[in-house]
Amino acid sequence: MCDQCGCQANTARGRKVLDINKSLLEENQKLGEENRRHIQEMGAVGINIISSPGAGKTTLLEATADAAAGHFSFGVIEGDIETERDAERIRKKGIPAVQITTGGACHLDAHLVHGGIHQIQDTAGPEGLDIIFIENVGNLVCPATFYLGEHQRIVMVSVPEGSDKPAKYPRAFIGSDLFIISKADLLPYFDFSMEEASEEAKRLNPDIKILTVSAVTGEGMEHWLSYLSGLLNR
Ligand SMILES: Nc1nc2c(ncn2[C@@H]2O[C@H](COP(=O)(O)OP(=O)(O)OP(=O)(O)O)[C@@H](O)[C@H]2O)c(=O)[nH]1
Ligand SMILES: [Mg+2]
Repeated sequence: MCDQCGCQANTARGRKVLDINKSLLEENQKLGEENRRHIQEMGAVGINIISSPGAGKTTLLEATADAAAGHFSFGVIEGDIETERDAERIRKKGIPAVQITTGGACHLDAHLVHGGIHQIQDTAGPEGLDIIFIENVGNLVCPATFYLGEHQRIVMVSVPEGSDKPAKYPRAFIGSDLFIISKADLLPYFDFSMEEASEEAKRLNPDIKILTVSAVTGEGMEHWLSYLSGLLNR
């Protein structure tokens, strides 16, 4: 089994495997529920974004900073294995951001995010925040297992990654509320099939909503903003 997230890779052929995975996940679930209460008490909505590395999570949040001005406020908890880079990118946009580095782990867990929520609360002004985004570590597998306390989970796949991703990484889609297809400006250059991606995602999760965006051309940004506005606790 994967020693980072406990996924079911069987690396211990012929050896006895102790299943501590279940209790770890139960503990994580409890902490996640605490996080959710905490975010609610702040009057905010928590959104966990998961994707493969480089799908465009931080770029979309940067674009959201420009587009959301005057509509709603938000902060970002950034998860990465190493570096403060994504939080720095977000802060350059005037948005409060906290960086969590996992030091090797392939996902955020509820305990790490708990610390991040306290820090983001301290950096937010007296008016608080409408939305707290949690940008998970770039990985379409492990983050799907760990509830962080979010109210909404978003899964993102970029056009160059291919339209077979929902079928190949089903868990990420089964537990998500919204599927964002990013880098739509690259559609003319790749064999990405919107039909395949949408049909597979809907087959796995009939309730999942689908949005196509491009941070380069601005395509889909209006729909993204109205989706977010519809989630606010006002
Ligand atoms: N063409 C195009 N490129 C994009 C778009 N969005 C992001 N990119 C590029 O994709 C690369 C990765 O973008 P990031 O936003 O850093 O991706 P990420 O998902 O945050 O990456 P990790 O945090 O490392 O997982 C950058 O070079 C971006 O400029 C888009 O809409 N269109
Ligand atoms: Mg990023």
